[in-house]
Amino acid sequence: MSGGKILALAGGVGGAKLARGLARKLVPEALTVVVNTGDDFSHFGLHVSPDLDTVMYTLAGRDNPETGWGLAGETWNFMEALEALGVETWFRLGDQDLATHVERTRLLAGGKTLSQVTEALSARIGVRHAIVPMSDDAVRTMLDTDRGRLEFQDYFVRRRAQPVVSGIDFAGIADASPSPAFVAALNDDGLAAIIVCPSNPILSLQPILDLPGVRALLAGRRAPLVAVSPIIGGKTVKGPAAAVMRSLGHEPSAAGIAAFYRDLALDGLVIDTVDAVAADAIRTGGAEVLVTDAIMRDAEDSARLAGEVLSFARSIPCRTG
Ligand code: FO1
Repeated sequence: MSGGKILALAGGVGGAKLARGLARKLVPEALTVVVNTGDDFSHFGLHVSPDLDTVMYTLAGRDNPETGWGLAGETWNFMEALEALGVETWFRLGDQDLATHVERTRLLAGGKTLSQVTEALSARIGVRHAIVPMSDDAVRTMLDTDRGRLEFQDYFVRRRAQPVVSGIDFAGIADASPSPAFVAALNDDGLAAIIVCPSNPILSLQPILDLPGVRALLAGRRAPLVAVSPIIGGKTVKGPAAAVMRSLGHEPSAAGIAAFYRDLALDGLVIDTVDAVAADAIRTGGAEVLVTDAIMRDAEDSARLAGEVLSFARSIPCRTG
């Protein structure tokens, strides 16, 4: 790919897969992946950052392809020992993964920011592209459901996303700031495109977009903003995005994704071939549309899609901003 820097906004599994493809196509200096931290929580006294770890493990090629989270080849002695002590183990912490949470907690306690901790952990695991938390401040996705107000992991993992969601908010976000590297990437004169990865638009990307100042920085952008739809044929490849969108009154479809991001004035939207019929209507909304195979079955697929997304973004007229 020709020059220019790429800023990718990502959440969990879908975002990590496209980030992996982008990392295959771009040298480390040309890619910054900003990751949702609304799923973070304190568990057994450990600071767990699921989306940061999913992106980090995936870019390191060490992710567990079956689960989409944690590490490949994991062992579970810690979990078994806890169960022997009568402790609940609904949130599975593998023995190797545990080391990440222990070290992250230790570095944070020593006064490092989450950005500094993420940079240190990524470097040690061999990831050379920049993985950046959306904020160094605590932002926590909370869900109002028919089972009461729940923390994200309680809703998503413990209760298997079964509760019906009537509202979502991001506790702490009003007092949070986008991380320094996130702001720097948005202000970088060499920015060639901003890619919204195919993560859950409400649970994973809205926390990033709602951070104070982010929408204003995006509105003043001087590079195209391109989103990749996480909804294919009316449902998500993985995760509860479609159900959550529906329960909050958004249509879980390619057109629904375009509508959800309308306030961003997307320059481009990437949709799957099964949703090609929606392309013209989306175009009338002002975004260019790329219709392609948007499913990432493996690393090759991720690289293919990333290449297509980058070419598409570069083909879109640059805003004056
Ligand atoms: N998801 C599950 O469904 N079950 C788990 O036991 C689980 C453990 C886990 C441990 C570390 C980690 O980084 C992620 C983990 N996840 C688990 C996934 C996590 O809940 C999701 O990745 C995000 O929060 C949603 O994108």
